Amino acid sequence: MAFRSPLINVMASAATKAARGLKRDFGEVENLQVSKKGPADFVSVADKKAEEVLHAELSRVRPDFGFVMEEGGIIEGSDKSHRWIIDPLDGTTNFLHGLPQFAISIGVERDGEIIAGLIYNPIADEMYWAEKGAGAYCNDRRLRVAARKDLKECVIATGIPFHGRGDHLRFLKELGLVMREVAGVRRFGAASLDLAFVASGRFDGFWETELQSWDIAAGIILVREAGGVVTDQRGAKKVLHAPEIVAGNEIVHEKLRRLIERAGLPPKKPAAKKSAAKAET
Ligand code: 2AM
Ligand code: CA
Ligand code: CA
Ligand code: CA
Repeated sequence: MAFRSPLINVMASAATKAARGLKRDFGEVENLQVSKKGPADFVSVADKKAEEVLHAELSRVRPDFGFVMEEGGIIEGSDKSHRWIIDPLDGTTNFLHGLPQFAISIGVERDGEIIAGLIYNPIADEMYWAEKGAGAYCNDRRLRVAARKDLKECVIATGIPFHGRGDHLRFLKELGLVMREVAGVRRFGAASLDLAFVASGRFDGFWETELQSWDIAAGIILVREAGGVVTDQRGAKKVLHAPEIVAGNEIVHEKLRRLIERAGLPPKKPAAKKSAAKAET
C-alpha cells in the first residue's frame, strides 16, 4: 500500500464524493442544463455541482485555505500561504458527449509552489496523486515517466486551441513539425489527464497552448514527481500561468520544446476570470 499523507487523504475523499455526482450524470447528458461561458466553452450543472461538493468538503477539513476554482473564481482564505486550485470537471466537452475521458483535478499551492496534486477519472476509477518529495502514484502504483528517447518511437499528446481563441495557424505549424518526427499524436481533450498519462508513461510527451492554472496545477506535480520535466515553451519552470506548457522525460521534453519553438512564440494568454492568481510554480 502506498502511504497517503493526511493532505492526500483529504483530497481523495473530496474527489470521491464529488465524483459520485459526475458518475450519476454521465450518460444523462440530455437532462443537464448546459450553458456557454464563451465560444465553444460549455459549462453544465454537473461542473457546478462537483465544484460545490469539493469546496464544501475541502473547506470543512481545511477552513483556512483559499480557493482558485474554474467556476467559482477566487476565494481568499485566512491562511495566505495555502490555496486549492480546482477544476471540478476537466473535459466537459467529452463528458457532455458521453466520452469517458474527464477528471476532477485538485492542486495545492503553498507560497506560490504546487506541493500536492490529485486527478481522478471516476469512469476508469484511476486516481492519480502526488506530493512533493513523495513520488507520484495511480491508485497504489508508483508512477514513472516513459524512458523512450527517440522521438520516432514516441506518442505525443496535445490540445487544439478552442474556437474563438488561440492562433490556429501557429498550432498547425507546431503540429506539422511534431508529426514529422514522432510515432503518433493524440488529442483526448482533458489536459489534466494528458499530464497524468505523461506521468504514467502512457504518453511520452505533451504540449498545449493557453491552458489555465486549474487545468494543469495537479498535473505539473504529477509529472515532476514521476521524474519528468514540465516547463513553458522557453524552458522556464514557472509554468502555472504560462501561455504554453511542454512535458515529458528530460530528453523528450527538450526535443519537443525545440521542435515547437520553431513555429514561433505562443500568443499571449487571455486573462483568466478574476485571475488574481499571481503565484507561480
Ligand atoms: P474544461 O473541460 O475544464 O473546460 C482541452 O484542450 C483542455 O482545454 C481541457 O482541459 C478543457 O478544460 C479546456 N477547454 C476546453 N474548451 C475550452 C474553452 N473553450 N476555453 C477554455 N478552456 C477550454
Ligand atoms: Ca470549462
Ligand atoms: Ca479544464
Ligand atoms: Ca472544467
